[in-house]
Amino acid sequence: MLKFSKDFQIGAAISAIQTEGAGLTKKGDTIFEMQYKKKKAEFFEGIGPNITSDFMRNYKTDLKMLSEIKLTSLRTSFSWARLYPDGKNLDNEAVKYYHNYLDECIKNNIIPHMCLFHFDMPAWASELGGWSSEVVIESFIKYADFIFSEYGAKVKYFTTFNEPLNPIVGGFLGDGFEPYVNDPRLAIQQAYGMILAHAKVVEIFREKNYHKDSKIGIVFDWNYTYPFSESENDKYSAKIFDAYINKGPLKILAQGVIDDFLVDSLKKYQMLPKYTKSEIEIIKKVKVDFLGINYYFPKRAAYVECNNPRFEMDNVTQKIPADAIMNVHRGWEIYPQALYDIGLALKNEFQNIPWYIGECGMGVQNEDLYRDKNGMINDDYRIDFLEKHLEQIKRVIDMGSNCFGFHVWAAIDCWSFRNAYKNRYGLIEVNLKNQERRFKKSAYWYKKLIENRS
Ligand code: BGP
Repeated sequence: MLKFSKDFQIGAAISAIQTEGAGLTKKGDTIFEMQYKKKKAEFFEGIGPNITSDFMRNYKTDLKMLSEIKLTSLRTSFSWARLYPDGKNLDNEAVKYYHNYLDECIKNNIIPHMCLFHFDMPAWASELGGWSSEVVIESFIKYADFIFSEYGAKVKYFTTFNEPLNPIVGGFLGDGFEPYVNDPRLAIQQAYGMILAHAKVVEIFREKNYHKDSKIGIVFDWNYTYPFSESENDKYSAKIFDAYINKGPLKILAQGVIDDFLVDSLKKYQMLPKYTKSEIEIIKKVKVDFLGINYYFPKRAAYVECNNPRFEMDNVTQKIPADAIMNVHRGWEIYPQALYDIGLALKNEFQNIPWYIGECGMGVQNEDLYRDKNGMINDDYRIDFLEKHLEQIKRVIDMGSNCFGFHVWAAIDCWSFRNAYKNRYGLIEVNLKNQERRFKKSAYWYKKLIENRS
């Protein structure tokens, strides 16, 4: 069995919006409740964000189960819409809940990794224009400041955003999320506002320095980019994709480095966002302490003709090789080698910044089919998937990359955006009829992996 060092964290991830549901305290609507009210049919089997895995009723027993398999750490998020249901006033019941929750993690020897924003833009904030609104950014900073001062003694690892571009691409360049527009100019302005919000939050974290041991980072989805073919066009497409979606934004968010290639590409189409010099100064000062990397599949960029490109990304598409190994349930290519490439890039191009895997996992439909006679889901496919990805992590650590942990998505089956409970990811199964929990086979394998550290 693979062997990691004793201090290597082996944990799992979930998020507030995907596990808490409406929960037990007041909560303002997020873009997902908005979407559900308008377009229920878009969600798999019509299941919305109202109950999800009912974590607020179950967290004590869930954390206990996670401690039984010796999980070192749990990555999840605070809900902005729960702490500030109307966007302005703090809800004391919610404040208490997160204290209880963190206390329970500590009691179970589980290190909490807490994120401020996991896709769950409050509805009021979305209506004001999301990250293009100064009011929204200022409210986010107030919320972040509260979190750092209130919970810093219990949380060592804070992150500002989870996969920050994902909801922007889904909401402003496609039809996945609210507000369902497709406009690169608006998308770029949103991305700029998000970067500014992140930079301001990091700045306040440093200035206030409430708890000296706490660290600040960001969780970024790096679907490592390769050119689909060796053609010059595909190579250029990969470079563009990298500049807009992967390394370009990651360099800014992690180290405040703005890539000239990206700026020149934006200028070609007069696509630079509105900015001020003083904002750029704040952005350039950013230096996070660590990175969380989410990885599910690689992106193979290919050139595509477009009659009327609005920006250079309109000439980029994704292709999957005919012989790729696939997770057919999710339609995602399985390519563990990318984790090695990511680890090396972080070592060589990001000054060997400390990093961990924030999410990696395999979503499978109809897991009932794999139930054994004792009722346990025998998810050998998940064990195989995780083993192959962890092998690459081990290999890149041996090459000197500064990786300090791995979080499988997910600790327990979670609700997902639009897909609801179609693809299950958990080490722990959730029975949606009665909210009963049960370990899958992978949970026991994971426990052995954790115990095997030395
Ligand atoms: C990531 C998100 C997670 C989780 C995961 C699995 O992008 O950060 O919240 O949902 O993807 O993807 P999905 O739920 O779409 O299958």
